[in-house]
Amino acid sequence: MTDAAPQPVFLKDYTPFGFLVDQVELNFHLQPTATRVRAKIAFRPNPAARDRRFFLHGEDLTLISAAIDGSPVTPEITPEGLSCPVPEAPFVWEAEVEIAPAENTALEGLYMSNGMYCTQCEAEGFRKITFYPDRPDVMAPFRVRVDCDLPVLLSNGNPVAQGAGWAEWNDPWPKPSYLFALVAGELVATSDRFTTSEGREVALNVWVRPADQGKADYALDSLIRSMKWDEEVYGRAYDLDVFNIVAVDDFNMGAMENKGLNVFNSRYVLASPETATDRDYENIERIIAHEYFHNWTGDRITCRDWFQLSLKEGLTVFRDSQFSADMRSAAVKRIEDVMTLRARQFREDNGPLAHPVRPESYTEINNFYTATVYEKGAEVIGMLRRLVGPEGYARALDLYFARHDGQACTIEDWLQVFEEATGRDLTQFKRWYSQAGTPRVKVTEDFKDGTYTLHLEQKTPPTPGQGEKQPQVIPLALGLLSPNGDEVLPTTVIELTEARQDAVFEGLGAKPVPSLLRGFSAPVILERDSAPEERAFLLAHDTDPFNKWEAGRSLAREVLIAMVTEDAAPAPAWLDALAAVVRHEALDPAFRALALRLPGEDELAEALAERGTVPDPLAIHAARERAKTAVARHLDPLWPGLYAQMDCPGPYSPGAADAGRRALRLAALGYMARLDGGARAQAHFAAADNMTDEIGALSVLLETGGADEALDRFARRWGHDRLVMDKWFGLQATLAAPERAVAVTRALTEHPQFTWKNPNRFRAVIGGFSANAAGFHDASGAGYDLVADWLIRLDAVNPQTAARMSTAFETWARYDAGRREKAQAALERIAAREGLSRDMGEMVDRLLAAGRIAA
Ligand code: 0A1
Ligand code: ZN
Repeated sequence: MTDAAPQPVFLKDYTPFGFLVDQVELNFHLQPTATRVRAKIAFRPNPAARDRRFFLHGEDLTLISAAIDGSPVTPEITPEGLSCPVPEAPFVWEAEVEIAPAENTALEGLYMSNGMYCTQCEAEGFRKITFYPDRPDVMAPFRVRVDCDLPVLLSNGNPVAQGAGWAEWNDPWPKPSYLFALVAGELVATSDRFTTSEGREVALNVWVRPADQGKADYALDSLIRSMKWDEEVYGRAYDLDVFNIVAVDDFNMGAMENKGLNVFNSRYVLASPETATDRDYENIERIIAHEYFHNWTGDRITCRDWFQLSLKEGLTVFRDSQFSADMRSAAVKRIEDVMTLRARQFREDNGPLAHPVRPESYTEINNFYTATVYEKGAEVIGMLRRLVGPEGYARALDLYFARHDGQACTIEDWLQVFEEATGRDLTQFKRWYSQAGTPRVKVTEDFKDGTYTLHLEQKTPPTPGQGEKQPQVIPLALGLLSPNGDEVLPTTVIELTEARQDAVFEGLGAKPVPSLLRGFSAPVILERDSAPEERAFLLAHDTDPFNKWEAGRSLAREVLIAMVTEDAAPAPAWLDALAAVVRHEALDPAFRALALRLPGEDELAEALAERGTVPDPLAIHAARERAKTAVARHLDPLWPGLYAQMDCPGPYSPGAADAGRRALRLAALGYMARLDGGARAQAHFAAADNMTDEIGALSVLLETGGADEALDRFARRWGHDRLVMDKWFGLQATLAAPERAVAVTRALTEHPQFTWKNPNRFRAVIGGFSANAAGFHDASGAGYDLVADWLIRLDAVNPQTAARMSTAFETWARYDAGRREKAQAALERIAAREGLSRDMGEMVDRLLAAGRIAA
């Protein structure tokens, strides 16, 4: 740990800032190692605040001069900021600072990427640009002048004036400093225009480096569709004359919603059929929409403090999921969202990093951009919508926008509009924001004289810092099927509010088969003993597409667990049910492809731990391999026909229909490779004319062996394209056989193109390896050491990305004593480092506490 332990911040300690800001004027003279920033800020006392101490955040700034109302002042400066006596009336603060963007490897504040200047200010990066009350509840209009000899100079808002070597921008909408952005570079735009429903003509530009010209069309198209959708579905029109998006190669996260100037990780902008996969296209569409939707849910209405982060993030994820569902298949989108939620958020909720959707304290806010705040936050909004109905939801949202436009709000404000718009008391519902952990809903049943009773019990396990939990409001969507497969009760939502509760259904001719938690109506774990035959029955007959998939998934999970723990053979009932789904031509190919995907190794480890069994990563890996081979053999006659049938002739289209066909075709290819030694996959790789097929075939070869030549060819072909090479690096680390994974990954880190300071490349290799469960959890501890070494190295240059990657260790406490000892030693080695960042310090402290929980 660092010497002076950083102090946590508490939600309960919130107080408003002592001053309001009427106007901000910024002047940038950009130079790689000596950028000058002049700020002129009009402050006035905040009547709502009691504390009038004038403190401005500021980090790593060299103060050149400061003045109040034109008179020089000498503020008191600490590593966190400055303070200074100020008048008790409105005053103008002026300061000039010097910063060095070229030396900023943390990629927070103003930094350089490939010769281009860019900024990342969320959450607390603006304080690395100038002295300012860098907190989201201080909102102000910004006017910015940039002086620089690069050709394209951008900032927030509308362009005001420009000349050779300078440009001026004005953002009339008051905004917090975390939404400030500036970009300067040699860039080219792909452009279009959009006329809003309010008649505003908006110029749209997606800016990329000249070498990437031609790869921004899909991003631009996604933007236009997002703008239209937000008008149609939420009644929200855009509010500036320009909307700029810039692609940046070095970026810690996915993208950033800066007002009028979104900055994106280039992997979520650049696409061509040859270089981007179907998944990439889908992600571009989703993230472009996400950042655009933030214009209302985040920018116009922002957060009072960072504890309220889910106010903007949960809501915006919910909105982008609705958008993707409308653009593509709603059923497939729901299944994929739930898979992600379980893989990331349930894992988080079940381990040392569990925290509520609205945390009560943090040491480093960057560590709280989590699956819980984002994905569980979105699920909470989905539940709310289910409880109040679509009309109630629409009324509440209208009220939210009308009442809170231009404000920095809280979760209380959000829930209040729902209470007022729908008359519903949300006191108990609010526990979803304050209680961490995934509720378990245990279901038993009985049937007598035509009456079917479900006995429902809810319980949430303890999480760090939270022992006893109160019952939550759980909307449980369910349907009932008769034994012949007819639906006798269509989808009905019952609300669980008690620790124990019964649901009674009368007048039934025979004991029904329940289809519970349809559409995954609440983020809970359902516990119910059910026979494999019943799951196979639901897989065949359920009318709810999510539960149809879920039946197959849970059946596969049970089969795999029996294979791990009892060395059982894969159950024939499962193999037959799977064959029936694959053969069912009326089913969406994308759905069939999902049904053919087996639960991942981490999901199986989690399921075993949940049952009190210590998971053995190697045994899990081996069982999963056997299961795949069994599926390949059992469905042997189907593959060639399916492979031929799912061909996509004609030019590549990234739409859902063709993407689904390609996914199913590649699934078939993967199973076939287990029978033909990979011959077909080699041919598929050689003939591929798009990245989905090329990388799909390469993955198959990596999994089944015989990829060496293809890997070389791929690297020769794509060595110049960093985004494509990220795939090449990532795939090898993720798919390496357990016994080779450490060596393969180490070799990748020695590759000349392992530019580890680039977050995408680091994530591809170290993140990819961490996702290789059997490799990372190698009994020798070599996997833990490898990752720990790299986290230490990255922490010194980029704490934020290093700290995020430390979640590789999230599950260490579920393993055997030998592995735990080695993982703990690796974590302690990180914790003991001199000069460790606050980001990493907080993460390893919390991760190490897992040992205490499990002990
Ligand atoms: N608000 C952005 C994501 C983002 C969050 C934090 C960052 O730095 C700490 C950067 C970007 C979004 O939700 O897309
Ligand atoms: Zn967001």
